[in-house]
Amino acid sequence: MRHVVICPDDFLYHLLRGTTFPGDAPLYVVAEPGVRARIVRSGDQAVSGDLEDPALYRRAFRTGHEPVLLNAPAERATKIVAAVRAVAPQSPVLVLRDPERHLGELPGGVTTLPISAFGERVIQPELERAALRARVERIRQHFEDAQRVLILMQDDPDPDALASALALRTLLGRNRSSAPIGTFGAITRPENRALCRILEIEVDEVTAGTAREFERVVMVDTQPGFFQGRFEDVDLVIDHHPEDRTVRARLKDIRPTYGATSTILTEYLRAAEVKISQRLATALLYGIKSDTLHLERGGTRADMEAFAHLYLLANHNWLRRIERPELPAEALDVLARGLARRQLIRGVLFSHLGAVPYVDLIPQFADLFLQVEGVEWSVVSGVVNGEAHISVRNVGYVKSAGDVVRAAFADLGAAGGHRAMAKAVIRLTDWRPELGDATSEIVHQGVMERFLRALGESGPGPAGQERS
Ligand SMILES: [Mn+2]
Repeated sequence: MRHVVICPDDFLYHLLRGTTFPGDAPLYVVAEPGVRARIVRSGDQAVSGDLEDPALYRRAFRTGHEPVLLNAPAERATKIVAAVRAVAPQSPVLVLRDPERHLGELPGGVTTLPISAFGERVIQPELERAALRARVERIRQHFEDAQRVLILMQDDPDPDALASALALRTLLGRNRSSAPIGTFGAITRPENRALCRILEIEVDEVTAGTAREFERVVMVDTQPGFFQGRFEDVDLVIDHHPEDRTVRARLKDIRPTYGATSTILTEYLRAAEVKISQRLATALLYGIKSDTLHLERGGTRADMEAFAHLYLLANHNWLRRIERPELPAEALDVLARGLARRQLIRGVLFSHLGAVPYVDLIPQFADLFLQVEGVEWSVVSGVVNGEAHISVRNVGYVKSAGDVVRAAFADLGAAGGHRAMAKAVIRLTDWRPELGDATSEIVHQGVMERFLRALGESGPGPAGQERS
């Protein structure tokens, strides 16, 4: 099927020349024989005549179903549509119209598009891309002559940070030795560890001292202010958190309206036409997914566009393995123990798993127990290598988990976290003066007493205790 392109002069011809249409090359319908002759001389097809006369369209249409594109002054467009419709009442018609002028009443089946759409949908995004390319060029130049670049993330890096770091390293054309990905902390969440394991992302632990040995430092998904003075001198900051205080860096790109830093990096890679590998696409897709709760929280149009682009490139099998960590068979025995020992006390579900084969099971079961009906808090503890690990989750609209865990356990060991998620790690030898013989049952009691006291409740008396 060929398209019929109607325009008094050669405006549409110049606009569309070189455009690939499905089916045959389009037929241009113009007013002046001179314009027709020029189009034909250039090797394209054209007819000319009175654009408001149906006779012209009897020559132009073969089937009467050809799609029509029309551009004409507003006062003529309605009449031209009427002449087209007299010959081809079924043909779909798109009128490219002057954005300022109102077209008269148009028959059904006619679609209009303001010419300004070219500016908005084609030119503007391309100008943005040009600006992004220039920015990427500036970033690359800044790091070009450095021997080693540190890509620094927050203390417990999340998928958005990990993916952004990997993307930036790719953008700079570097490898693990010339641009390691580092953190002052460690990765604790099981999904995040699975992400690193499955996508082979190596994360180095750094200190303020070793960080200073790098010639250049980049922060992704975080800002110097979050390091409480531990680290200030930064070359580049790419982040989507609002600026707590003005970020001082030689270069920075901070976009608080974005749902994820991974979106910014995806835009960089696309603008610079860097190949996004399956591994990198999977990481970035997961970064956007987890920071925007599957695009439901704080996701913008930019996040959705990056998401759609990455979706086609990512490995969804890997993604499934990252999102749903596998449970080894021995974990079921641990779970059975935890279920048997669970206690629900005023909306807090406590479970002590006893000795566990690996730490990740504790937060994993803390997530699971939060799904129980009526549960606002889930507090799961277990013992690994002589240490009690306590993972706390809540439904989000109650007190901050980090605050409660700090109040409950900070005097014994490391304790802290965020609003809805926190943890404590205590050496049993440090707890023994209080607990005496730290058997499983005693640790369980100790966790419950300390946690409930910190939550502002009295300890579990027989009356307030219900076996769930
Ligand atoms: Mn983020």
